[in-house]
Amino acid sequence: MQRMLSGIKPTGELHLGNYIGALRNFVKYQEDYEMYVFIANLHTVTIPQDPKEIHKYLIDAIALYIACGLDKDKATIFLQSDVLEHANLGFILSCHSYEGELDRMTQYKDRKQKGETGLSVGFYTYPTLMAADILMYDADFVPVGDDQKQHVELARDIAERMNNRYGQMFKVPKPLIAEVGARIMDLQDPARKMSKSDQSDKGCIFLLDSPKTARKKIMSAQTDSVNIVQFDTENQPGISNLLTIYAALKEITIKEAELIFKDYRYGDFKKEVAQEVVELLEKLQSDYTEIINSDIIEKTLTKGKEKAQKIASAKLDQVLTTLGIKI
Ligand code: AQP
Repeated sequence: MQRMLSGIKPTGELHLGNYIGALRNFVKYQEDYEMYVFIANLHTVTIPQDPKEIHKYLIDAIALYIACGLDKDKATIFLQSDVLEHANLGFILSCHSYEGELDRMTQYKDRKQKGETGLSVGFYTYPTLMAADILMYDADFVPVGDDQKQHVELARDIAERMNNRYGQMFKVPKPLIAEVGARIMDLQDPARKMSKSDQSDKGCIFLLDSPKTARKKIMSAQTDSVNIVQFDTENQPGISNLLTIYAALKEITIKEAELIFKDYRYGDFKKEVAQEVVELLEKLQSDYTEIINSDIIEKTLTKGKEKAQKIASAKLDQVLTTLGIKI
């Protein structure tokens, strides 16, 4: 069975982009792949965080993983910091990466270009920790949204470099990017992707938003003056984004969604999209409440840690031995 691995960093409440671009796919893949899904909690400390707030996001993220349908008996669901081998391997991989590679990583480059100062060293090197997260498990595929492709590319480059230098050490993984919904855009500014850490939350639908709030956000999403519901990301980015959301949630193609709405006015189209989103949130939130009040999170993480750690510890051992630094 081929292996897959992916994770989400709980730097805020999970949103519809995380669901469509990542989570819903993880749930499908757990049926046919050996699936490893982790909560990237170490990645949250790369930028200053409020510990109380981050703890809530962390618990909510795990509960939402489970509410979305991830199942501890099908997938290995674990907390990154429960498997400390990640940090060890991350250091080793950082010693096999170049400054120029990290300079080019989008998140760091964007912030530097904006003139931000005082970024932590961890923020600069986190892509090498991410490479460790991936390479540790010899995954065949890494299902991610479009924005994360660069990180998987770095992991591939490091793997190839180390394999060439020391002999076969890591499987070189492939990014797996869904055809529909790999980049859900902000509802208010469809030129930017929907993100947890945006200053304004009007353009982002959080999975724990009340149905009323979510409906309102969709109804006030930015559109255009063309007045035809069609997929044209250049001239109608807002409408195209709403079509993508609808198509992804209904599991149909964008073309099929376009056909459904071809004679709709924008207001009526938005109502239909809002209804789909609300139905998803109601289902997720009812399961979330049940999960949060049970011991399922603890049981899931205990089981996940045990399985993930076995693989991680063998891999780290192999790497240390190959590098000649293990006694
Ligand atoms: N808008 C999006 N559309 C589709 N997929 C998305 N993903 C994130 N945003 C979208 C995918 O979700 C997975 C987990 O991402 P992450 O939360 O670990 O990091 P991120 O991509 O940096 O997400 P955010 O919301 O933008 O976080 P912040 O604001 O903290 O940087 C990934 O597979 C990602 O592609």
